[in-house]
Amino acid sequence: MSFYNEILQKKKENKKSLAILLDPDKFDLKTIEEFSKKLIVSSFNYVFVGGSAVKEKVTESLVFELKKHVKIPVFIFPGDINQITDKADVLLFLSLVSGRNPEFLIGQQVKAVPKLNKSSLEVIPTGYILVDGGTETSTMRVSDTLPLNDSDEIFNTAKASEYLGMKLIYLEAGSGANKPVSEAIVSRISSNLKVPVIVGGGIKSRTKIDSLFSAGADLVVVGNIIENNPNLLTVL
Ligand code: 1GP
Repeated sequence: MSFYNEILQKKKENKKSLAILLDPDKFDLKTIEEFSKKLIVSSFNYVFVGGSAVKEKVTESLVFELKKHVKIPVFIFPGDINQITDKADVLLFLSLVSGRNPEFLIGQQVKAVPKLNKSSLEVIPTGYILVDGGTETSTMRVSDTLPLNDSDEIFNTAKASEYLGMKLIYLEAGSGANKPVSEAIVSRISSNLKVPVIVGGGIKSRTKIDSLFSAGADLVVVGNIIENNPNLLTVL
């Protein structure tokens, strides 16, 4: 079964998934063994690997090392095409639909094709929506776009993405956001769209994760909270 079908199946059964985001630029490869041991016994279902600006091959080394130690599926969550590596299982083929910068709407995606033609990655088209999280994030700086604030605009952007054929919607408040995407927005989108909804950015507790799940998120992504305290890996 493809990973996308697995996610769809889980949605049907109302099973929720948790993903940890690893930024290859910040991850110390010397800690991989210890980290992997914790990951194996944790409740995380997926590892997302990606960052706003990561040098070529750094992502690949991290995925390669990770795959030596864990069976948990690895999704590339790329800031740019340099981060695409065949060593992973899935590529979230993101289009930054909340912004109007052609490079991140379609430019990078076109440039990725020669790489993808040679790869066996499962490619999942994903509408990536930046939602105002109360802080300036690196995604805003790198993409030169502003996040959305208005609930109607966020909803219409998600719905338009579904009409365009996107298979996942990713609601992103940005790494280190002061306020995560609200339950109201998650609920409005998940109850009116058929495609699974991913939520990330600024999520700092199990309580918040569960309340986003209850609001309708299918998959929640956390990064900073574990980066700052790796012991939480087995607690969340
Ligand atoms: C993934 O950007 C998030 O969507 C990660 O955000 O680092 O704030 O958890 P945090």
